[in-house]
Amino acid sequence: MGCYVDADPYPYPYNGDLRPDNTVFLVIDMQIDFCGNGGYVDQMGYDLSLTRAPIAPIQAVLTAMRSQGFHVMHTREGHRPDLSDLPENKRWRSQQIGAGIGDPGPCGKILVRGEPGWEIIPELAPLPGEVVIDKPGKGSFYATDLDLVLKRKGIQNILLAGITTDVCVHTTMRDANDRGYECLLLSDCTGATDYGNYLAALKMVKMQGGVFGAVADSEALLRAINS
Ligand code: C5J
Repeated sequence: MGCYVDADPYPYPYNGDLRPDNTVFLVIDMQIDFCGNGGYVDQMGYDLSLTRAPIAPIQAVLTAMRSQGFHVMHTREGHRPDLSDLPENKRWRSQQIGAGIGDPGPCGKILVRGEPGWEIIPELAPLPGEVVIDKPGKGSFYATDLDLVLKRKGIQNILLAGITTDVCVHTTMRDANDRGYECLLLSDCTGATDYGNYLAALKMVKMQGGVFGAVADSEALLRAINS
């Protein structure tokens, strides 16, 4: 019979094999730098209400996932304090928009590991034992051990949440899909710095019969795992 989420463009996962031990809830970059006052996104002048919108839905899903024994993992984007892993062009571009990565700001040095702005927001703090992946890029697989950890744990399904939909979440989803993971993007558990980009990013997933996986809201996921 299987367990399926009412998702678009197909009931997720494709094979109905959705279980706590083969599924991870992956929360991407819910850091102060992306959704807190004085952080990187705020310094760039974007609307924080867009990147904060997913906080409450993610909290609800975290509670359900943790209570049912699903895997939960988190990522953080950030660079070494000596900036040796920061590409020069990434730094230059961030300076052009007034939020230079590595420069001091109200939340410490922007997107630098160990600084206050780099921390995951307290509302979504990882619990002891939950894997946290530190990544220097937009994708969660590049220059990290995420794939190794997922393989060791026998993960087949990745439920994606976090920010931003069109950048780190999409890059991660595309890469995960190429690696054979079955991906579901939770529409109310993600946000972008531009609402049009958010909508476009959701739409892109659903092309070609689900070119990168499927999309559902958190209610649909909770219905499926509670039934
Ligand atoms: C960005 C991210 N947008 N977490 N990072 O620079 O999506």
